Amino acid sequence: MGYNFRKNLDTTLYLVTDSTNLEEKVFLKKIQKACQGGVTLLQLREKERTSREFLSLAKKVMEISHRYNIPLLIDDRIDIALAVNADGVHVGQSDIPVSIARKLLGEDKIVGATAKTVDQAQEAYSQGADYLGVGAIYPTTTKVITVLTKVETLAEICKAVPIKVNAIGGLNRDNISVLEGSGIDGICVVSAIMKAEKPFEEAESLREQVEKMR
Ligand code: TZP
Ligand code: MG
Repeated sequence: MGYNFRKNLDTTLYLVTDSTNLEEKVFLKKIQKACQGGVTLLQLREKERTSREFLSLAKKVMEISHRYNIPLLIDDRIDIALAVNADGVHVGQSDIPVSIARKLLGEDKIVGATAKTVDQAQEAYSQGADYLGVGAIYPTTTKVITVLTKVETLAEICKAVPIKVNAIGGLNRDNISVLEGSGIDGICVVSAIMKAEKPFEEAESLREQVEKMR
């Protein structure tokens, strides 16, 4: 048995990728820099790729993240996660339910879920989720169907479930202080790092801020 990422789950700085408009080489380099800078968890999120492309990219991204001992989760696609033996999946409210994802992946893999209400949070927890992504806290420029979640709701979710809770949506260095006192374990970011000119420095600074704030 290898290192158990599930038992040692660290959601402090969770990078969700977006390869839109990025050459593969540039995309992979950004991820590598962010991993070196302080990302603790990585999710490959690909909405516009064929399965074959997704699979190929997942292998490359996992090769990078594992060099830095960072688990790789796959957004939505349990088949891709199983095919590359990724460290887990993230499922949204319209995706395969957490309980089924858990059954398919087994007890050693990480299953994360999106929750926007306390009810959804409790349901995901009871089905076996390891962490929750809650948001969008701020409007986002990343392609996603979502509504805004109040920091108040986020704080209620943190109190309601014993698993890790991350905030997501429009978060960056200038606005994450709004999360202070909410009880979060970490933040999820896409553009703050994917659109940064210096992903290493961005990751380093975000990680530091989250650690201070928690
Ligand atoms: N789910 C809720 S908001 C969001 C997802 C996937 C996108 C967050 O992206 P960004 O660029 O950090 O706002
Ligand atoms: Mg999804």
